[in-house]
Amino acid sequence: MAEDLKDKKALIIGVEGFVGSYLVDCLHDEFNMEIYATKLRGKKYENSKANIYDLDIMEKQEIVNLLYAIRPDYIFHLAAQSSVSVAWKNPTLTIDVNIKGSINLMDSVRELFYKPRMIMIGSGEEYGHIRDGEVPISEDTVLRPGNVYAATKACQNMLGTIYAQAYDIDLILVRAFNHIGPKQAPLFVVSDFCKQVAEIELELRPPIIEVGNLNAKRDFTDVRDVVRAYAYLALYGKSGETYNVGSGHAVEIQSILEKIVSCSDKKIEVRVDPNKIRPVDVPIIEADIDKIQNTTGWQPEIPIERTLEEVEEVLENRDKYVDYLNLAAIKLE
Ligand code: A2R
Repeated sequence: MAEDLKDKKALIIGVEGFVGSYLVDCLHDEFNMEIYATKLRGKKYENSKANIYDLDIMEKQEIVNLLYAIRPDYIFHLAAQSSVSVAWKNPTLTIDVNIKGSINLMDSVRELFYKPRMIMIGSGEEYGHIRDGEVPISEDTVLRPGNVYAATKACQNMLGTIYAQAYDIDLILVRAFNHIGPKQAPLFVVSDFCKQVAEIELELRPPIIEVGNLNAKRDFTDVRDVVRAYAYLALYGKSGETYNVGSGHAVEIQSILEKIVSCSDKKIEVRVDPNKIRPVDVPIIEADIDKIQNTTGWQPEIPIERTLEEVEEVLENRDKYVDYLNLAAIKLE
């Protein structure tokens, strides 16, 4: 199915999140697609490269109407309640959005008179409690989700696999490992460290950075590599199959912290915050990315050093910096 994406219609659902704008840039600039995208009603989002619509995936009829109006060739499903901590606090919302919302979308696609290709984004969190000998983690590893968010994404993946088989919809499933890049909300480790250092630089907090488990090793990929993987999967992925998207290399959180702290001229004390230590932390998470590489030829290209430098750029420019803090505050509301 090595069909070119040029001039094809892409519909991105959940564009106002972290990944959305990067996916717009990638599909528009690199693949010359015509971009349609949805955000939640009431959310502010503008992008000159995309036609923006309001959509709540909990409202099936809204999805149906939109699909008929746009008739997309490709649908990228990013919309989710994607915070692990919010999922603990509000499991029903997370189940509604991540499971029922995805079912609404698949049912709407199934009822169409033609077959668009859907790329549904799940998470490396689905694997959960990894055992010795299971690293790097391949797609057929047993899923043992360790939190509510992960369980909903595992369920989304299972339902997607079942729908692809039972109803012959053209659906590709992704398990994305940690992705990082400029403008990520500070709910995630890299952006959290950067935000803290930014606040220290601005003297908004004492020169103490609070951290969790620094010995954990995680697989980080630049968000721009991640969205390119989604485009490659749209082009070459096999329907009904699940693909890991990650860098294939785990990096110790300690080394990321050192790099970020070394950017500041201030003397910063590192303090372990017991609240940031997760009760069941898996020592190493590293994706096996052979499947996507062999199927699509995709390779991650941006080294973690470059990503960290770009995330840190917000530290060097006061305007950008305040902008970043504002963005983070909006996300945390
Ligand atoms: O949670 P909010 O208010 O920021 O809105 C999120 C939005 N969303 C929805 N969209 C349509 N209908 C809904 N009922 C609904 N509920 C939430 O989806 C958010 O703006 C967007 C998802 O973006 P993020 O949470 O920033 O996720 P990110 O990092 O862009 O990751 C994309 C996908 C997600 O499925 C993750 O679970 C996966 O990659 O790793």
